[in-house]
Amino acid sequence: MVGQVERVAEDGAVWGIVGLGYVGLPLAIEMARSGHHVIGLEISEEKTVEVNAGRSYIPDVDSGILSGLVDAGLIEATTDFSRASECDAIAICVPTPLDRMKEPNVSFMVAATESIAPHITAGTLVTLESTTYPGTTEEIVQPILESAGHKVGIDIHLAFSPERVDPGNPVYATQNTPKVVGGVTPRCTEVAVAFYGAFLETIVPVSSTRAAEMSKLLENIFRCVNIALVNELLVLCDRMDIDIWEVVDAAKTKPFGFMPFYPGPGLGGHCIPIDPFYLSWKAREFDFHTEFIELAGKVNEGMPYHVVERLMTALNTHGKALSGSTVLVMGVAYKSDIDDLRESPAIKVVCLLREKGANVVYHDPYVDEFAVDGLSVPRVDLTTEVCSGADIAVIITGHSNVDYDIVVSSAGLILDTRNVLKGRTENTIIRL
Ligand code: SAJ
Repeated sequence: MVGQVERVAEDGAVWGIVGLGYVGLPLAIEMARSGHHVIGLEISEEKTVEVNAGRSYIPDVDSGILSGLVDAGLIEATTDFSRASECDAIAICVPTPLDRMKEPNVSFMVAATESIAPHITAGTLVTLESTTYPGTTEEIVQPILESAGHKVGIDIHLAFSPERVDPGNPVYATQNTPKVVGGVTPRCTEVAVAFYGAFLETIVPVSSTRAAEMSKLLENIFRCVNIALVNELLVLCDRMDIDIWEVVDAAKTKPFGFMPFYPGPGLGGHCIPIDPFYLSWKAREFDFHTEFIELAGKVNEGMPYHVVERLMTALNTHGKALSGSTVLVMGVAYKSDIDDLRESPAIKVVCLLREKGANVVYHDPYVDEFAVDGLSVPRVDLTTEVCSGADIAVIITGHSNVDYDIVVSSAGLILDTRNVLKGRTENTIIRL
C-alpha cells in the first residue's frame, strides 16, 4: 500500500507529539521546520501556554525560532488529547524514570498511549521514543492501541525510535543525529522510515522494535559502564599515588580502539544512571543477571561518598573537622554548561555533607535555586570573600562561564572533582 507510506510523509500530513520536554520540543521544531503542522499534546497546561506564546523552557530550543513557527501556525500545543484524531503520525516522548526500588516506572508511557488510543484514526503511525526495555513497544503500547479497536500493521502502524538528545551539545542536535527506527512489522518500519525521513537527515532502519529498544540501551550502558571503569580506576590510582587524569590523557592519544571517559563525583542526568536498570530489570525475566550494569551502578553510586571522604581528609590535614566547616559546592547541575539538576551527584554530596554537620553553600551560574531533601541550599555569588570564608571549596561540575581564578586566588582549600583546574599547581588544589 504505497499510499499508506506516503500519507504520513505527504506535504499536508499533520504530526503530533505527546510530551513537549527536552526531547519532544526540539523534535517539534524540526518537524515544523519541514513545513508540517505540529500538534503538541501535553498534560501540562503551563507548558501549552508557554509554547503557544512562543516561549521556550528548554535551553536547547531558541524562543525566537519557536515563536516564529508558532506565529506561522506550524506549531501549537494543547491539553486536548482528542486532537490526536487530526494527526497522521504521533511520536510519544515521555519520561521513563525508575521507582525507589530501581524498577521501571512505565506509568507515563501507559498514560500517554491511553490518552491517544481512543482518538487515533486508521492509517496513523505511532512511534515511541522514550528510552525503555526491549519489549515495551509490543508488550505495553501495542495492546493499548489494539484495545481501542485498531490492528497494528493493518490499519495503524507502530514503531520504536529512540531519542538521542545530548543536552547542550553544540554540534549534534535533533536534525543531524542519525535516527534508529524499528517497526512491529516490516510495513510499520517502512512507514516510520518515511515519516522520520521527511524531516531528519539520516534514518537507520532495524528489523524490529526490540532491536531499536536494545540499541538505545547499549548506547547508554556503554557510557555508564565505561564511566564506572574510570571511576574505579580513580580510587585505585588514588591509593597508588598515580594521577588518573594524566593516565586518561595519555591513553586517549591512542588513535584507534580507545575512547576517553573521565572520572567524577558520580553519574547524573535522566538517562545514564537510569536506563541501564531498565535492562537489568527485564533481563531477570530471562533468568539473566546483568552483572556489568549492577557493578557499574555500585561504583558510580559510590562516588559521592568518595568525594566526601576526600573532603574530610583534606580538612583533617589542616586540623579541621568536616562538622562545623563551611563547604562551598561549585557547580550543582549534572553536567557542564546546562541548568539540569536531575540525578546530579551534587544532591548526594550535599546530603552527606549535611549529615556530617557541615554548613553547605553553593554557587552555580545556571541554577538559581537548589534544595536537597526539601531544604534549600544557600546560593552565594563567587567573590573572594565567599571563597576565603569557606573552609573548603569543592568543584562538582565545571562550567565554562565561571572565573576559577577567583577561587584559586582566595580559597584556602579546593577539591577539584572534574580536573577543571588542570595545569594549576597551587598547593591549595587537591584533585579527586
Ligand atoms: N560523565 C562522567 N564522565 C564522563 C562522561 C560523563 O562522569 O566521561 C557524567 C556527566 O558528568 C553526567 C553523566 O555522566 O553527570 C551523564 O553524562 P552524559 O555526557 O552522558 O550526558 P547526558 O546524560 O545529558 O546525555 C546522554 C547523551 N550523551 C552523550 O552521548 C555524550 C547520550 O548518551 C544520550 O543521547 C542521552 O544521554 C539520552 O538522552 O539518553
